Amino acid sequence: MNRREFLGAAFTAATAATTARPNIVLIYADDLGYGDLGSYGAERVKTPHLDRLAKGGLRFTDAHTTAATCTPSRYSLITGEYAFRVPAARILPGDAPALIRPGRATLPSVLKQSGYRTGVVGKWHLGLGSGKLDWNSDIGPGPLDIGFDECFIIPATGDRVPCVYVENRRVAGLDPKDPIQVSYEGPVDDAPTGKSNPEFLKIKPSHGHDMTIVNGISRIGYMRGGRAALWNDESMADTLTARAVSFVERHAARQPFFLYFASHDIHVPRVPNPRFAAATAMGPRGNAIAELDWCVGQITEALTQAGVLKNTLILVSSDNGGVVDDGYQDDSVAKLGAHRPNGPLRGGKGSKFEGGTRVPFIVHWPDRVKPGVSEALVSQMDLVRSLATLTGAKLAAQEAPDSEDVLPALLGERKQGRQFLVEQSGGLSLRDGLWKYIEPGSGPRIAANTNTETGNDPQPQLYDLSRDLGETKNLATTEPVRMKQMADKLQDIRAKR
Ligand code: NG6
Ligand code: CA
Repeated sequence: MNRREFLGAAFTAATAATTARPNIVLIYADDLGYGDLGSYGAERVKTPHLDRLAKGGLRFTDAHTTAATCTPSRYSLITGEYAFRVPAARILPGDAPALIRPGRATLPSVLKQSGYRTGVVGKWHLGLGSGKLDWNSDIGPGPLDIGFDECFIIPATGDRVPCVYVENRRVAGLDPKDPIQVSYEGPVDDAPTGKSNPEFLKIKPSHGHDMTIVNGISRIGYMRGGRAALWNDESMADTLTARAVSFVERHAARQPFFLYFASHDIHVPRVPNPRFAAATAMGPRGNAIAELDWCVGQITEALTQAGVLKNTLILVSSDNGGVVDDGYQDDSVAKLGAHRPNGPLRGGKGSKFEGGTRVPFIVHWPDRVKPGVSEALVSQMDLVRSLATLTGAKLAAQEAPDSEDVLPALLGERKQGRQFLVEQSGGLSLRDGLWKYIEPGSGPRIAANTNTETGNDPQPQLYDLSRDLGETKNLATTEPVRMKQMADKLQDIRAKR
C-alpha cells in the first residue's frame, strides 16, 4: 500500500466510524399546526402515538417549513433549495408538470446513493410529467425519476383532481376502457358539478371546491372517467398506511430503507374513516388528527414487529401551519372550542407570522438520540445535507444550495441549529436567531376565506421572539439599526451573496 492508498483507506475508515445508516421514516402531515398535537399542548384531541415518539425522542420547538403552503415547502424538503428562488414552486394544480427536474440531487437520490431503498407513499403535489400529461399511459417524470425506487401517491391534493392514486408509473386500478381526462380550464363532460348540483354533496364547499364531484365531494378541477380507479376518501388513510406498512415489511430484511410517508391528513376535504367519528368533539378536523395519530401508530408498530424500531430514525413534521376553514363546511370553526391549531403562535397556514411555517418536528431514534426538547432553529430543507452527512453521501456545495448541515442539532448533540432562516408566504421574512423581520407587504391583513392573519403590512415589522413569541409588538421603529441589518441580510440571501 503506497502512502496515497494508505491515507485513502484511513479516510474511509474514519468516515465509516462517523457515519451511520439507520432506516429513515419521514412522516409528513398536511396542514398540521404547531398546537395540534398533545405533545405540543393540544388538549381536545389525544395523539398518544405521536406523543410517545415526542417523549422518547427529541421534540423541536423552533423547526420550520420554508413556506406557509404545501408545494413550496415540499419542494424545499426534497431539493434543499429555497422555493422562493423558483417562481413555479407555488400551489400547483393537479395537472402541473414535474417541478423537480431529474438529475439534480434530492433527499431520496442522496439516500439512494448511500445504499438506501427509497419509497414515497401519500401526497405528492410537486407535479408530474412534462406538460399535457396523458393519465392513461406511463406517467413521468415523477418520483421514480428523482430518486425514489417506488411510489404510491396522490398526484396533487385530496381536494384536487384527478382523484386517483398513481402507483409507480401508472394510475392504480385504471380500466383502459374508461380513460381519464383532466382539465383545470373547464368541464370535460356535462356531469353535475358542486356548483350546479350542491344537493348531491355530502360535504358542501365554503369557498371554491365546486367543480367535479367525486365520492359526493366537489373538488378543484374537472375530470371524467377512471371510475374504477377513483379513491375513497373514507379509506384513504387506511390505504396509504397499508402501503407504508408493506414497504417496511418488504424492506426490513434488506436495510437501510427510506420511507417518505406524506399523509393526506389533516388537509381538506377532511373525511376521516367513520371509526374516528367520535374520536374528538371537534368534528372532522379533530378526528383527522386522531386518524393521523392512528397511522403513525400502525407504522411504528410495523417497525417494532420487524425488529427495526431502535435503528430507525423517525422524523415527524408538517408542510405548513394549521388552518381551520380551508374550503369545506366541515364544522371545523363551530367545534374548535378552546383548541388552538397553531398554539401560541400568531397566524397559520398562508401567513407571514410564525404560525405559517413553525410546525411540530419530532426526531425519534432510540439507538442514537436521547429524549429531550430542542430549541434549535432548523429547517426541513436542512435534511438533505444533514442526512447526507449522517449516511456518508457525497453532496457538492452547489447541490441542495440552501441546505445546511444541522445534524448535531437534529441528533441533540448541539443546542444551535442555523442562525438565519427565510420564511416565505407571498413576501419573505427573515429569522436571525430569535429576531424576526417581515418585509413590507401589500394585500389584505386577513385572508377572508380562511380568516387567517396574513402578516401583510405596508410597514416593515420586527419582532423579538425571545420575549414576544406571539409577534404582538412591532419594534421596527425602536430598533432601526437591527431592522436595516436584517433587511440587508434578507437581500443578500435572496441574491445569494
Ligand atoms: C387553496 C385552496 C385550499 C387548499 C390550498 C392548498 C381554495 C379556495 N383554497 O387554493 O383549500 O387546497 O389551496 O393547500 O381553493 S396546500 O396545503 O396544498 O398548500
Ligand atoms: Ca399543506
